[in-house]
Amino acid sequence: MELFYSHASPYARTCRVMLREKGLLDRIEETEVNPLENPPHLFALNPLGKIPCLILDDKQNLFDSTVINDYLNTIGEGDDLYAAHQRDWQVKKWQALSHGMLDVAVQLRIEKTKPEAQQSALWMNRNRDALMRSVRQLETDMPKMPCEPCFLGLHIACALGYLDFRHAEIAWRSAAPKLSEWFAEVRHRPSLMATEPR
Ligand SMILES: N[C@@H](CCC(=O)N[C@@H](CS)C(=O)NCC(=O)O)C(=O)O
Repeated sequence: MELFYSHASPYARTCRVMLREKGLLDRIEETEVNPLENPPHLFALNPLGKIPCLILDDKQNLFDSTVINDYLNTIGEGDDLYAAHQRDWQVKKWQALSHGMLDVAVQLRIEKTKPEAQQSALWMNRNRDALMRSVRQLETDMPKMPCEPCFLGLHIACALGYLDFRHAEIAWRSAAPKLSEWFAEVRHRPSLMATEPR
C-alpha cells in the first residue's frame, strides 16, 4: 500500500498514527506530497485533490482520512480501535467533534495564509471561538471518554497537536487544565512522536 501525506496535514497524521498503532508499517510506503503543487497523480486518485489518499495493493484507492482509518483498523493487528465507537453514540459524537476541530483549524490556517487585506477577521474570530468552545467541551466530557485502546484519544491528540503547530496564539491550555495534563503525557506515545507536524 502507499499513503500520500504531508507532514503538516493533521488528517494525514491521524492515518499515520493508525498505521503505527496497528502494526502496518512494513506493509506501507509513505509518500510525501504537496497538494498545493497540483500533483496530477494525486488529482487522478482523488478528484478533491486532498490528502490523505491511500493506494491499496490491488491498485484501488481510498480517501478521506475517516475511510482510510476505518480500513486500516480493520486490516491491522491488535485491538479494534473503533470498538467503543460501535457501541456508544457519544464516542462517535466526540470523534466528530475532533474531526470538526481539524476542519475549523485548517480553515483558520487557510485564512491566515491569505494576504492580510483578504483575510476575514469575522471568520478568523468565529474559527477561534469554535476551537475554544470545542476544547472546553472536551475538558468537560473527558472523564466520560473511554480509557480502553481507542482511536478517539489519538485523534484528539492530533487535533491538539495541530492547534499548537499552526495556532499557538490560541491559549487552549488555560481553558482546559485536565486536557492539557492528559495531552502532555499522551503526546509521548511513539505513534504520535513519530508523526509530529512540521
Ligand atoms: N475530509 C478530508 C480533509 C482532507 C484535507 O482537507 N486535506 C488537506 C490537507 S490538511 C488538503 O489536502 N488540502 C488541499 C486542498 O484542499 O487543495 C479528510 O478527512 O481526509
